[in-house]
Amino acid sequence: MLISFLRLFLDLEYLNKMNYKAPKIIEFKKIGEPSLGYISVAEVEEYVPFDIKRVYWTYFTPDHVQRGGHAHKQLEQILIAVSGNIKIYLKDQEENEAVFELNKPDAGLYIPKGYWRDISFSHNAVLVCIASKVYDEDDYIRDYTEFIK
Ligand code: T46
Repeated sequence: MLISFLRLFLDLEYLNKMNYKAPKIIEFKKIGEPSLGYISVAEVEEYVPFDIKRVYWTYFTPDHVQRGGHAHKQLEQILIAVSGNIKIYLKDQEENEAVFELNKPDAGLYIPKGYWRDISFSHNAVLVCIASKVYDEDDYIRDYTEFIK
């Protein structure tokens, strides 16, 4: 009886942890110490609420350039600034805005489907993206007027 209760409690905790419905900063575990360096890990079901289908990275973006300028119909992503500083400006279809800054390699930003994003970078920034789907141009909404319809 006690064991069943504990199992149920742990399951609820687990569901709560993975119940990502809105953009959210994920703090990954950081293994190591200053004298050795660190490892951070993004494992499916512990930190990643989808099966990983693609990983890509962007780098050497000049600091006056904004990337993004689109939303996704279905794609979910986690963005990580493994170096440098990255600012992500998000809007939902009601035009509610949120700004997130990534500047440490043990944090990521989860972005659900349906968020417009504009992204600026420090020149030394490297963005790693963990994505729920393979690349598909049909999943992009690149016209803002169409996005807020
Ligand atoms: C996002 C931000 C963070 C591919 O061929 N395969 C890919 O997996 C990706 C991501 C892009 N591309 C091609 C498509 C374009 O010809 O690379 C070119 C640049 O892509 P895009 O203009 O979409 O790049 P960003 O940096 O504006 O956006 C990308 C992702 O598309 C987007 O989902 O959230 O990085």
